Amino acid sequence: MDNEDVAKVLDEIADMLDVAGDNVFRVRAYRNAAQSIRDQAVPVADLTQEQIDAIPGIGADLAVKIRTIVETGDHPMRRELEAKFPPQLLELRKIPGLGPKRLKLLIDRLNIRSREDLEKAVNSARLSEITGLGPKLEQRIRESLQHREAGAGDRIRYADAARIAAQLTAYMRKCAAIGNLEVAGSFRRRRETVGDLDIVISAVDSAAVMKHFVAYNGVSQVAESGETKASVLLKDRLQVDLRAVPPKSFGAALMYFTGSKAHNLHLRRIAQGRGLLLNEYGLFRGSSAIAGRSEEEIYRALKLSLIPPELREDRGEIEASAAGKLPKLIERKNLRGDLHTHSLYTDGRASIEEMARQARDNGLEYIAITDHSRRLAMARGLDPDRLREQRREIDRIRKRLSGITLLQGIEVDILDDGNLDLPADSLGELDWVVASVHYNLEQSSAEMTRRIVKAIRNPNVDVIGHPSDRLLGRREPIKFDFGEILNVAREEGCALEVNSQPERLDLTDTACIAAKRAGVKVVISSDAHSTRDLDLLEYGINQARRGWIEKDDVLNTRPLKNLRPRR
Ligand code: DGT
Ligand code: CA
Ligand code: CA
Ligand code: ZN
Repeated sequence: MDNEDVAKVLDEIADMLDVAGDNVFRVRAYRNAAQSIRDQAVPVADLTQEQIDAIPGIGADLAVKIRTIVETGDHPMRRELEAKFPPQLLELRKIPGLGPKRLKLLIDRLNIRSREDLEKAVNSARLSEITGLGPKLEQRIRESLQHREAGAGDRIRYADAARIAAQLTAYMRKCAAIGNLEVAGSFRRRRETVGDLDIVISAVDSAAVMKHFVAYNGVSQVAESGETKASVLLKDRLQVDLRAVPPKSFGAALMYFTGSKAHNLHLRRIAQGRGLLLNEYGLFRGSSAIAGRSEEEIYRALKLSLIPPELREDRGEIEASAAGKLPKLIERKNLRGDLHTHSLYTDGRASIEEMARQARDNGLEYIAITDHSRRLAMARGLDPDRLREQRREIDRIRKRLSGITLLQGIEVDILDDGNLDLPADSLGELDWVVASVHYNLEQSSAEMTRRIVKAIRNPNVDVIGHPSDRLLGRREPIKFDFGEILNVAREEGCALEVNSQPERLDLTDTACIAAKRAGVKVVISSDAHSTRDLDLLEYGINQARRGWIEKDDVLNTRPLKNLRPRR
């Protein structure tokens, strides 16, 4: 079991306790423990009970439970709770508006046990009869149930897919018969969510590879297993399709299964225009293959340069490739700093110094600590006094810290009317200001546009944090006039953030394309709440690459002295 597996069990227990109406502190203890485990650099499976007990946020009682989870893969308490609150029931929590309290009401008052039950109740308008629910919520639930029917919502986040793919591919590479192996599909294109994994391999003895594949202990169901093709469902509820091809076709198969479909169809038309046939076996003139072993060879034969998978969406990348005008996409190593991170001063889980040292060890030249402002009371947001106190600590740390420049910033709340949650003189003293919308997300597009435009016009603001506020699969983006935001941002020299949190990835890929076209700079930030989170930058990079972003489009590729063109 890796740390994520252990954390998942604890999270599930927390979810079920929560829905059961258990003590909030107990629920929080399980959630915090799950988070602490995710933050560990070493596998908890390698730790003794005493060592687990010593992890901050984990008490003796939980340490015992964690050992049980590590040893048995599960915990009796989780199984007991699951009998009362089956996964079908907990699934309902993903529906926007259905938090644990409301779900508890539905269970107690309407005996709802599944999605079908909920649909029935919604369709017969029984929710609106219950105090605390009402017709507005009922309508919202009805809409999101329909939305899910249309096939949305079952995709998994890239970061989760990456973890699952890493374990599976490590296992697959142990098979002696395997030659090349690549995870293709939307995963290779680094889409923010993936529907399933498509693995392409080349092998001399493909039957042996297939046998090895379906024997993977993460498999829960084998849907299909043939000589060259197999399809399984993993316990993580992700489907995996495996294709085996001979080495001379590997590039063609990789290209075909990387997609996107639109990109493939466009390439095939180009091939046809040259009297060629392109398919998953190769590029053919008549019956003779002229390319197929590598993607590069195929693109070259079509008079194209190799197109990075992130761009393969038929959004102009084929034309750009033909004209020799493909962008040189941003890479992680181009980033010199991280400009959105949290510390123990608010809702972070590491000290300022720990964050700074980790950022330095990750190769960054500067890091801004941008804790929340006072409006976020839940996160113990900073008022001017605590901000000054933090400044003094940062100054002390700077004296003993070498190899990285530590900046004091803030993630200041944008209030309903577009004013900021801290006075101008407080903001003026800071090295970096992120301004974000965190509440009252239901405003009309006109109101929200006015609100954000006003923040952009504020000369203290360097960047707008997670601009759309969407949470993948959980919360729709806020409504605003993006064209207007881009115009004002360019005028004012204010940047927009690409937030790297796996459920934010905000700006989106297409929003990045629009920002670049409008001449608005972006900042790629981790929004780290722990030292481990500093690694999330990788996901922001993925999103930016899908958005055609190059080094010069990104402010935090600059040396510190050129960082704030506005000042
Ligand atoms: P996903 O799994 O929904 O996140 O998205 P993809 O892009 O991974 O789609 P998937 O798994 O259905 O198929 C993998 C790739 O196979 C896809 O990107 C392109 C290729 N492919 C699938 N169906 C077709 C097709 O009908 N025509 C062509 N040209 N390519 C296809
Ligand atoms: Ca796929
Ligand atoms: Ca597939
Ligand atoms: Zn935020």
